Amino acid sequence: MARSILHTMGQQLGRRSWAEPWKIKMVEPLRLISRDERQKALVEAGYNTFLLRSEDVYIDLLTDSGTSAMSDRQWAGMMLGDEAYAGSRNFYKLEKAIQDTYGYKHIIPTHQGRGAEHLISQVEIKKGQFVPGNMYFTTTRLHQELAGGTFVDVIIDEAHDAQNEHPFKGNVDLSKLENIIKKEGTDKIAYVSLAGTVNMAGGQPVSMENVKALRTLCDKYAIKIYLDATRMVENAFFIQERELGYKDKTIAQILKEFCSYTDGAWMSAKKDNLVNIGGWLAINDEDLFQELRNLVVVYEGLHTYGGLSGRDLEAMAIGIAESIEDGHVRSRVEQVRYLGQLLEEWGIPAVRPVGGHAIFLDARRFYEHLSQDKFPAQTLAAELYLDSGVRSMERGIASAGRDPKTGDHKYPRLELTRLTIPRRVYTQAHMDVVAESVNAVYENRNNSRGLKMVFEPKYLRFFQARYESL
Ligand code: P61
Repeated sequence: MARSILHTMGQQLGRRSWAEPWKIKMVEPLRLISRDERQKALVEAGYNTFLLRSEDVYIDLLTDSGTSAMSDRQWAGMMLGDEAYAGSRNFYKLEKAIQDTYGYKHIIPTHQGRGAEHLISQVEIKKGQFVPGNMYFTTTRLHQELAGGTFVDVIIDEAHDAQNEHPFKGNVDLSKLENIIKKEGTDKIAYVSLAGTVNMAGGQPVSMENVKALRTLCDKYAIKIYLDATRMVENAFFIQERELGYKDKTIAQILKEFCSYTDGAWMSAKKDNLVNIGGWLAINDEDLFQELRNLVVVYEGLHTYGGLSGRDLEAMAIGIAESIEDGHVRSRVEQVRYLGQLLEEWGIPAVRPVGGHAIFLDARRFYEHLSQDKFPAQTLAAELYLDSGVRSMERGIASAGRDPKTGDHKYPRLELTRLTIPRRVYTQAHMDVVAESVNAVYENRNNSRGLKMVFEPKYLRFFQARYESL
């Protein structure tokens, strides 16, 4: 027999291959425009990938938010929308799905995650209070600040080090948290803002041990814990994989146990819940629920639709059930890991360990010659688009924004470019194309000169900022 040269992915990794637990029923054509056209599109977009037209993008790894492929069941569910203003049957189905899956008592639908962040921040933060959390998220922190709060980062130090291999880099540093409580006093703490997985740290998980200990500490001071459950399913996968005692538990069991240590949650259903639009807020406290239910009608819509149509609620309820299937979560996280392994093998700097939803390229080490005020992560996103039409997202100095007190840039330690993998959308071949493009940009890295910001919006500047090439 001839010597075997080609190997399957499983063979390369020394195991039997496995495949996604679905097949493709409908496709959307992709278009790759020429390099000259990409250059023109990039200049028109002010070198900001948020300002590109999606038609000009080949493989879109801007975000995993609202970009999932829905299943045939979800699409069938869209036909069952009960578009009543009040009391739609789809709402009751969604309410039950969230109660059964996440374990919270009361549910309020919202148009997306930030709608829920707005409500909980308005109700639970008093002016002058602090909100400790395991690393900031852009919209979460802004809503906390707009409600008069100050976010304080209490994530473990390892999370700010792209190379640290800690298996649970999303963990809260309990001594940092207790120091703030003691320094400021319990009354000055609004609640603990806990996210699993931690987006800005690279999709890093929180361990069950950590959330349990956090619960004990917060009970000691009568402080509430609210969970950003946006990517908690992926967090549950890492607990199953890495934490002693959880190997034989299902994703569903782990998820529910984790949530049981918290007092409520907000959700961008556009991620884990496999829908293109939607969010929710869940809470156990009856009085707070009444208050939130009252506020939702001011900002989102009646408490049984929260800015969504009945068909959206139905798709979300079905998406929740699909999102906790073990085979689905494994194939999702392993696809991200496949891309990460290729890049690691080729010596391309990225956040370690690979997280749940994305590869975060380490733009500091990628462009060692560029200082942070030349926007290395934004530069990398622009170069990648130019090379191959792959769209990624800046998660560095532009995303971090300015210090509200000093007005200066925040200069975060992590200067990252995120290659975010939508759920159930791209194949292994797409990952190969992306990997080769990252490699090509890396080989050409010394020719990049960085960017200058020439337009800066007041809020969440990274979405609409414009740059010029240096
Ligand atoms: C994303 F560039 N994430 O990752 P909404 N919590 C968490 C999120 O990841 C999240 C929201 C709350 C997005 C979209 C996005 O700076 C950005 O449904 C952990 O988007 O309102 C959203 O949920 C908010 C992209 C948001 C950004 C903010 O791509």
